Amino acid sequence: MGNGMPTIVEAYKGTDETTIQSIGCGGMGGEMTAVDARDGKIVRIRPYRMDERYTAEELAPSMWELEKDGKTFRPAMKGAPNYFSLAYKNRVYSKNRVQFPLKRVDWNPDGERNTQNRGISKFERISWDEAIDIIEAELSRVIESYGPFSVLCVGEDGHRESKDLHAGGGMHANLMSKLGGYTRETRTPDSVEGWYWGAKHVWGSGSNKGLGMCAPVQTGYNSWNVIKDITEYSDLVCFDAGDWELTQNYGSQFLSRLLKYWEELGKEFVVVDPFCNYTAACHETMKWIPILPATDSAFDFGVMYVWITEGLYDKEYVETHTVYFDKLRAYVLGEDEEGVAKTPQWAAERCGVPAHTIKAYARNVGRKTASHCHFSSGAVKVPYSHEAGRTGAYKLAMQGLGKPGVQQLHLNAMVVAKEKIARSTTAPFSSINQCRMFYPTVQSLPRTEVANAINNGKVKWWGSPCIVYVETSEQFQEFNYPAPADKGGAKIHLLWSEKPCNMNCWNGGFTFQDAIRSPEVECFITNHQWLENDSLFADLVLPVTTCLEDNDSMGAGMSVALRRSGLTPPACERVGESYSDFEIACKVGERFGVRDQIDLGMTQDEWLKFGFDQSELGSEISWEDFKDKGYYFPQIDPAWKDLPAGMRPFYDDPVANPLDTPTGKLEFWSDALAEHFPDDKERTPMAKWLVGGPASEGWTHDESLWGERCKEYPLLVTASPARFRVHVQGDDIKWFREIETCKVRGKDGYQYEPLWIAPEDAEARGIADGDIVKIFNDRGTVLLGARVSERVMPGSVMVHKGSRVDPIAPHLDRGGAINLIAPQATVSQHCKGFVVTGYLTEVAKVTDEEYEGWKKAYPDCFDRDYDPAIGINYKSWVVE
Ligand SMILES: Nc1nc2c(c(=O)[nH]1)N[C@H]1C(S)=C(S)[C@@H](COP(=O)(O)OP(=O)(O)OC[C@H]3O[C@@H](n4cnc5c(=O)[nH]c(N)nc54)[C@H](O)[C@@H]3O)O[C@H]1N2
Ligand SMILES: Nc1nc2c(c(=O)[nH]1)N[C@H]1C(S)=C(S)[C@@H](COP(=O)(O)OP(=O)(O)OC[C@H]3O[C@@H](n4cnc5c(=O)[nH]c(N)nc54)[C@H](O)[C@@H]3O)O[C@H]1N2
Ligand SMILES: [Mo]
Repeated sequence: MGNGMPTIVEAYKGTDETTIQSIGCGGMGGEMTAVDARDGKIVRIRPYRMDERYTAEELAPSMWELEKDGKTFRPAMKGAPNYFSLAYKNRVYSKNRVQFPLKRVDWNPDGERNTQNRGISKFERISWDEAIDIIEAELSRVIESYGPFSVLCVGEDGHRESKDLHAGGGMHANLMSKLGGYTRETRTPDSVEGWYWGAKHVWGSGSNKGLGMCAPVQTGYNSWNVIKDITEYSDLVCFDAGDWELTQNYGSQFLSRLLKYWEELGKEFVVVDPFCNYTAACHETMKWIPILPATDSAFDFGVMYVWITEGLYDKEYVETHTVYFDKLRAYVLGEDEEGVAKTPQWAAERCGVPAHTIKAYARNVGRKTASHCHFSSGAVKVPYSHEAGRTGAYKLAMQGLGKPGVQQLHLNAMVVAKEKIARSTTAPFSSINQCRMFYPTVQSLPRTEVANAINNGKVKWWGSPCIVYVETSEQFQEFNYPAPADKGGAKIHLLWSEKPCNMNCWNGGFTFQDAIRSPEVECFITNHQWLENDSLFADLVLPVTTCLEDNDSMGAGMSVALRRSGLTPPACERVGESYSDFEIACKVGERFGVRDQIDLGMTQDEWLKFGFDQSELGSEISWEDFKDKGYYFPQIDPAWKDLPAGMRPFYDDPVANPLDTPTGKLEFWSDALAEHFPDDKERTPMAKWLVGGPASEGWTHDESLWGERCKEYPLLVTASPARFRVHVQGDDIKWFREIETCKVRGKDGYQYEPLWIAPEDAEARGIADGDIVKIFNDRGTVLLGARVSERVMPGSVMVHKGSRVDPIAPHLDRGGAINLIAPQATVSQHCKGFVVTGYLTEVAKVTDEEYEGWKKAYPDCFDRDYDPAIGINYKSWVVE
């Protein structure tokens, strides 16, 4: 080539090493990819053919197939990785990679700590020895002064890159458990808040017992054959707050293919969503019903009204499988003390969907065989999400949940066929994932309440002291932070994070920033691959390897067509001086003489063999063959097709197969809630339409269009995951940042996160496409770039979550991290789950005067190194 560049063919000739990797970024493996490297550096990542090392005969016992009307569907041999993993070279070699240990320049552990400067002052490079010296001294000091429970291990569990042995999010806890304990930051049932706090009181503990989505108790972990059942029996597939073409693709593109197949079978689809999401936009057969955010329970009651008045529900099932329908009926028809009929017109005035559309939807679902699909559902991440969680469950209960073709298809029900050997959703190798071991401790705190704990010094909450949410009754257990002093309870003074994105993934981001700046927080350490989000507020940042640099194993996440296990040797050389979280815990553990309790005296290869031995894989393949091939697809139970689908056993015989609710049936009203929280006016025993109100009147939220705050902040924001990021991961991928829907280039050259706004709402505010705008409420202001579009329901705006924070001043940010202005308040009084979408905001164009004013007041922020191709980066924050 004339420019001296090699041609593509020449460029890959010298490839000398290819490894197979699984890049899922949900903490679980994605589809397999082949990663080609040369001279220790990745040159490209490509889809992998699963039959490369196995013959069709060898694969046959692991394959499933769906069949309907002579059309078949089976896993594709050529993997369909998510676009995110194919672009991962950009992540490994990002200009934002943390290469060396960093210390905030004006944080001096022996002098001024300048905690108020977190997120303002920059970093300098230090050596690993210096970093470990500081950690040893700080841990020893706070343990000595306040006791071990003053250390909060942030980020226990949750999502991250896909790793097993090297997984972060619990290695610090592993270490601290050997040093006397720590405060556990428990993950709330984040994906599924409304199902957990609401629907569990309708259908029992549910899937995985923990998540609160439906599943017969007796099938244990998974809901087998739900996809098969829908394929065979459903005429109508409803996506109420689920975007398969966006959210399912973070593992692989299997469910996109499945949608195509269902389309070929002639199934009808409907999407009820404030945004014309990708599922609605990509399929011409999809009908989009725009709805205002956080109003699904009103919509649902309108639908139930039609079903009751027109006899379009399964009366016999309701009679035999449910209790307290009379109470629901009275509420819906207005025959209770409230006396308000929830007619389609009543619903329309609240959810913004015209009454005739509500009727049409109700009749369609009522007459056809319909299933409801979502991974977790955006409607259950809003204020008072237990109401939408419960009305979602009521709708299914009224249509005969478990009947052929009447299913809830959710995250744990994505696995098509049951395997012969016992596995978790991750892999047999999760047995070496020490982060999943939940080291016992006496003091814990929900992730949603960390800021309150620091700012107010105490927190009362209900739930489970660890992420293993199990029984519904756990919601009646009360906990207090700090734990009683005689048990060692102590206030938090040191934070150590292995998932540094609380301000960007959880509720109340700006409040979390305030908390971190408190002098009470004497030291804040993060382990991180990239210099972003919480790490910008840290005192010490420790460089972490990406999943492509570790010697590890792989499992398969939920939206992967064929589940498998495998080994993932390093694909490339390590970047900078990075170590995995496991290795960091070992290094620090060495100083305290407990290293052997963490690595158990085993090499990494021995750990991988140990993981294999712990699993049941040995019953199907030898270690030698497994190591030689590199991966293996566990065999399918030959009788998988005969297993009852989802809730079928309960449908067939509710007496023989009761739910684990108090009555064994579906409960429209919960005596357990009435008994335990008799004075809770928010989560009452039966779901109702709830608008909240001022705090002075005892309400947790005033986030609706019918209260006081909406007068100032009239737009409801939808903030769900981004198509081209996985939560906060991947915002620096330059291949994606070029895409129009990913970023909006402001006239200052900055790549702003898009604010999607309807034409009439934009016009009313004098906003044109491409303008720099601000979204704000009483919690703060975030700058964005306007995308004027009819894809948004008027009265609402849409901002994808996960853009990185780029602080200008306290409560003012340029990076587009929408969770900064999410409520700090949790789901409701007794439900400490998060609220991250469906809350009130206002939007305005940023005037030149205002912009110049900020530039003058905060020159450091506007002068930071900025590369539009990847955004803010390492150079913006590290002094040479
Ligand atoms: N507005 C809004 N907010 C939401 C949601 C929404 O729909 N809307 N969805 C919610 C849901 S469903 C979920 S599950 C949560 C997800 O929230 P998280 O589980 O917090 O999400 P991730 O982005 O996966 O966070 C991983 C963090 O750890 C870092 N990381 C990755 N791998 C490693 C590692 O190996 N070691 C270390 N030390 N760090 C690592 C990443 O850079 C990132 O900062 O977000 C929730 N937040
Ligand atoms: N690309 C990508 N894929 C992902 C993730 C990611 O970060 N990026 N995250 C993964 C994780 S951990 C999870 S839990 C799943 C979540 O996957 P999903 O179950 O699909 O749920 P959400 O992404 O929360 O929301 C999906 C849809 O709900 C809509 N929605 C939001 N609020 C409301 C509302 O009040 N009412 C109604 N009717 N609709 C509403 C949104 O517009 C969106 O189209 O996605 C997973 N897949
Ligand atoms: Mo999630």
